[in-house]
Amino acid sequence: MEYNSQQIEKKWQNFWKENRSFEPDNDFSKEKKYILSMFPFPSGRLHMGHVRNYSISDAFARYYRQQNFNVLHPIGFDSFGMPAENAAIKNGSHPKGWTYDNIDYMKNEFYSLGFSFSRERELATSDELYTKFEQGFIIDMFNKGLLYREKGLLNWCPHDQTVLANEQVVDGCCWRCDTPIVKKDMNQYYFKITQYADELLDDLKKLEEGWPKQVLTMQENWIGKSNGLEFDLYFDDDSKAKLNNTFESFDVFTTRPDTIYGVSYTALAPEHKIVTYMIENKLLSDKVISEIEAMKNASNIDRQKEKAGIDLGIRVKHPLLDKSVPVWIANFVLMDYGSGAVMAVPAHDERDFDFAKKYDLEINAVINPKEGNHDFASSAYTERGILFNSGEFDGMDSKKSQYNIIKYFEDNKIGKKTTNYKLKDWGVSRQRYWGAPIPFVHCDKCGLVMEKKENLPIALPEDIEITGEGNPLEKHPTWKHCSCPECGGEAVRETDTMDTFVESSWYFLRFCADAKNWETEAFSQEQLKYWMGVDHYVGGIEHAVLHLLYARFFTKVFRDLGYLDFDEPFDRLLTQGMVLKDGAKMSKSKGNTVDPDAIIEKYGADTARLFILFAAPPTQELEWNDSAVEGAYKFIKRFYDRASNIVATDTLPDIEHSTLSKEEKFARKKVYEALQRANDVFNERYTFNTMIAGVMEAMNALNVQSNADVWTEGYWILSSIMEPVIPHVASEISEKYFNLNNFAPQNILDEVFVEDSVTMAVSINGKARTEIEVAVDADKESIVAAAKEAGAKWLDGKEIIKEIVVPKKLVNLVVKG
Ligand code: ANZ
Ligand code: ZN
Repeated sequence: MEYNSQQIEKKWQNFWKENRSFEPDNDFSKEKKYILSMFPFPSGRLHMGHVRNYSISDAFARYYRQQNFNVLHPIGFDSFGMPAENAAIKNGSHPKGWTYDNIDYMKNEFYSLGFSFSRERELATSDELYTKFEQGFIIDMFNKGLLYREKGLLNWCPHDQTVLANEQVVDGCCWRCDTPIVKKDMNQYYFKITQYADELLDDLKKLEEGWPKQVLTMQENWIGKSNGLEFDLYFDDDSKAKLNNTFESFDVFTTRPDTIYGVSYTALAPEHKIVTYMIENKLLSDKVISEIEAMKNASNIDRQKEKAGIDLGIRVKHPLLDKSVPVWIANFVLMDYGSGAVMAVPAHDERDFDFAKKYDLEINAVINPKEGNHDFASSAYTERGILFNSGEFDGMDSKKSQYNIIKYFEDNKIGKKTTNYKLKDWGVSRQRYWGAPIPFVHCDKCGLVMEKKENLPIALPEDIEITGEGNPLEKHPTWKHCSCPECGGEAVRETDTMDTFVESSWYFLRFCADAKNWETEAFSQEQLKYWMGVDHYVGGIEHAVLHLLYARFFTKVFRDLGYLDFDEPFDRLLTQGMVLKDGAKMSKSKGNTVDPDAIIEKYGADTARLFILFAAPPTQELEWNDSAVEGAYKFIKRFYDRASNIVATDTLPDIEHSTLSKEEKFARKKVYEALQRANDVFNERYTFNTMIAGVMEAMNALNVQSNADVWTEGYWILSSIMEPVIPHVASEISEKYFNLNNFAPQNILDEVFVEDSVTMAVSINGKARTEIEVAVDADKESIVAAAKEAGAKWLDGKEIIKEIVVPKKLVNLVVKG
């Protein structure tokens, strides 16, 4: 029969839907696997990156179902966010209509790819029910002091008209639209993620086995813990007077107390309060003030590039030496790290060195390399070494001196040991419409009060006007006016909405609820206990710090709020590689995309899935290749056609291995080898490409023999190996000839690997002449006899004077004459 992908695929997709084939079981005595792929943003249509992501997770889900696990493989949509509003501005669509139309379309695409998602747990994070539960959590977090409101200098995207978290600023630009960000002073809500910095860092150890090293390193760097010394630098009398006696000192943080004797100037961030004071009190010229403003507006990245500074004309006393050093502003000093001020040691720090060279400041070396010399005039020596010019610490090595110098500061009460983190609190408010409203109310009398839980959800109004200017919730005529939950007086709702990363921080928990409790609970305790943690989480490396860190943070917060009792949500993480075409990332902006729908229509979903899993191991880049797609299609067609060699059966054929021909034995061996590989692949390596290659080899081996039992057994096993990859055609074959569900061929038949004969080379006087096939356990006499017979035409009556047998390898016959 002709292979008709359309017909077969529709048939099975309907069958799975009607039979609720992929709904998890509520039998919690069964072993479980929770397989999750990062849920998509409903941008409109699936792209190949999605197809790859879900083909991988689907392979896991189907494999474990075959192995009799109870499998949860859910899907949802991360459906709040700016693109819905941007589309509204561009096309006049309503964000809600746009979003849900896209969801419907993409859901169809999912099911036309045969992905085995649970349909009964589908969700969209913009659903009011989801908002309701989330707002409840937000209130609990506020009550625990984990959410606070504060004024601060924020990253503002002028294009999207909203605040961005530090994590969402990439090279000084908005992560979504690439517009350069500017700084804006405004009120913002923050999650206190810094309170969990140490735990987020320490618990990375628990993930060492299951997560890629690269992701762990990225999280570690993001948290950026460093230990050092913090101390105050005091102004000299003249400087104090210049500052109208308003400041005595400022504090600095250093990770290199061993370099303290080399301090030759100090530098403040342009945003430092002393600088602000000097600006406000006209202690600086207009020209200097405008230079400072320019520094403030530059992105953090640009501020690290070309060094720029201003001498403030004030001095502080060195903490250990009888001398003073100048105070500068330096663009590379950032206000949101440490105390926004540094002690500068140009001899031992590159940035300080460049700055000192540029402004002709002193360079005082205090550390020598342990061996050899360093030329301090041409570069900074940044390694550890031996101290000199350092008073009582001379001759000590850096490490020991750090400890001693910190101790000296502590003993003399002039400084203390401190730890700093690069990680900042997570700013979560956005001045946009299409997000979950922050459930707070501003009351003139009571201040900031929380909405009552029974009034949740605070849903979005639908009658809004989206123009791109300002926040539509702010401009809505009635929505924000409400009564105060505390005093009942007139009050105003918070019009900021939440960062969409809040929704993706707990969606994996939401799937741990079912029809029974879906409406009443965010997740059921019983199901959480059973399903969490996620056994395999599949998604892009671009989420290494944002989503994956926030989700870990939420899990820990939820644990501390008593909602759950584990520390980490994702046991194993697989980060899939990018999909490339013509060597570049496949993307709309590059115009090199391949539309999944077109591939499904032309070749079928099975071909798309097979190509994707065969072309590269999942963690590596995958280069799109039209002829390889064609090749995948041909393989499936052949796989379908050759099924005609099978004899329909209910049970696996009983095969007497020893009676088979060489080709038949070889075919069986290849089939079982493929099975062995499949088990290895799913249990540890995830290189689906090698598993598929094994199946292809087995197909070739089956093809050169004609034993119907060997074909039948082979197909049964190969179809089950391939079902996670090409589920439609595998199900079709199985329905006709056997029942895949009746059999999980986990058992490897050892007998097929036992070699019962070996091939040995026959040489005469050391020269290779022919080969013989002998039983593995043949004795020397019969081997020699076989060799003589095979080599008869070279021996030709000559006298054999020596017979050498190297077991299982060769026979050498030495002859005379
Ligand atoms: C003196 C010194 C000497 C430093 C030396 C380094 C090397 P990490 O390791 O990343 O934590 N620093 C402190 N606060 C800063 C800020 N707000 N903006 C820019 N730089 C700042 O870096 C800590 C080091 O970065 C600190 O140690 C300080 O320079 C600088 F040979 O102090 B160091
Ligand atoms: Zn009130």
